[in-house]
Amino acid sequence: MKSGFVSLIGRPNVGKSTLLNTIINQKIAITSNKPQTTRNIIQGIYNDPGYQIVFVDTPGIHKPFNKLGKVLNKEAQSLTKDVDLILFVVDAKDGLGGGDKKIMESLKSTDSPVILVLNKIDKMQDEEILAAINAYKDLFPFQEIVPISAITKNNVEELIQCIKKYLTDDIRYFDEDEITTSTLHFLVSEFVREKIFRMTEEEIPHSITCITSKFEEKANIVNITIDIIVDRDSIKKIVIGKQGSLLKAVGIEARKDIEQLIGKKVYLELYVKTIKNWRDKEKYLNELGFNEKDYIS
Ligand SMILES: Nc1nc2c(ncn2[C@@H]2O[C@H](COP(=O)(O)OP(=O)(O)OP(=O)(O)O)[C@@H](O)[C@H]2O)c(=O)[nH]1
Ligand SMILES: [Mg+2]
Repeated sequence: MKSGFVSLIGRPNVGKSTLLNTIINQKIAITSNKPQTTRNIIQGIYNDPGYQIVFVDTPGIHKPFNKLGKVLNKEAQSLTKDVDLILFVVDAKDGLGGGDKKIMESLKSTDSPVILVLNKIDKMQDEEILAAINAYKDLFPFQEIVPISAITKNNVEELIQCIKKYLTDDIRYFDEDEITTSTLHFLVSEFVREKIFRMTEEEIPHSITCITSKFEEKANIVNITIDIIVDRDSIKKIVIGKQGSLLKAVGIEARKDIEQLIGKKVYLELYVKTIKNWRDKEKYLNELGFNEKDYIS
């Protein structure tokens, strides 16, 4: 039996959370085509008879624009320390840029081995994949370079086999049937946030947060209420949509994901509330699971 902790690090939108879901074989992290979808540290637990791998998904590392952004960056970077292995995930199709170079620079201070994961190869020809390997390989002493597609699952099994070589602990940290350390309250609020991310444009999704205010399990049904917090009334209007159309669509899609996860019928109620500048308010950062003092230097 071998186990260990593995961090997923990289720029926003490269596919870290998609890869986590593929490895765990269950949706536990939300994903979207907009950068900075992940806001919290998400742990996903992979189990097979001989191994337990605890994957730590992190918010994409980017230039911070506000207090929340700074907290997320610090948190992502702090998770390169004290792990058994780091997966540095890049969008191989996008190619090498200043953001990746900065991350490699900061990875030089860690003692943990680093695997370069070249994601999104489903969109690439073989020559392009080779060119991507060549662009990165001399910039950092990677233990391994593994091209994959998190969406088509191409080469993901090989990546898991490769990760196993770096695990040294010989205990099972979590029960075999546990797939995440996130609470159900958190997961269901995230599914709602994901639908808003996917159904709205531009800056809208970044200015909202979702909090589960009721979670009541009955024999045949689970009653759930989720508050969608926005920082301006104009955004509230957009999230509700014409005659409630957007909110209704969000509810229908989120309920499908929640029922899939819980395996029970769900009655879902959504409320939109305006709280000015919530992103800069410590109270709400704490509710999201952050403690500002720990991360802002
Ligand atoms: N074509 C292709 N698209 C992918 C692949 N993996 C992820 N994507 C897409 O890339 C976008 C970003 O994926 P996420 O998993 O949310 O990216 P992330 O790195 O977690 O992003 P942040 O949470 O913002 O840091 C989504 O639209 C995914 O569907 C892949 O292997 N191939
Ligand atoms: Mg993510």
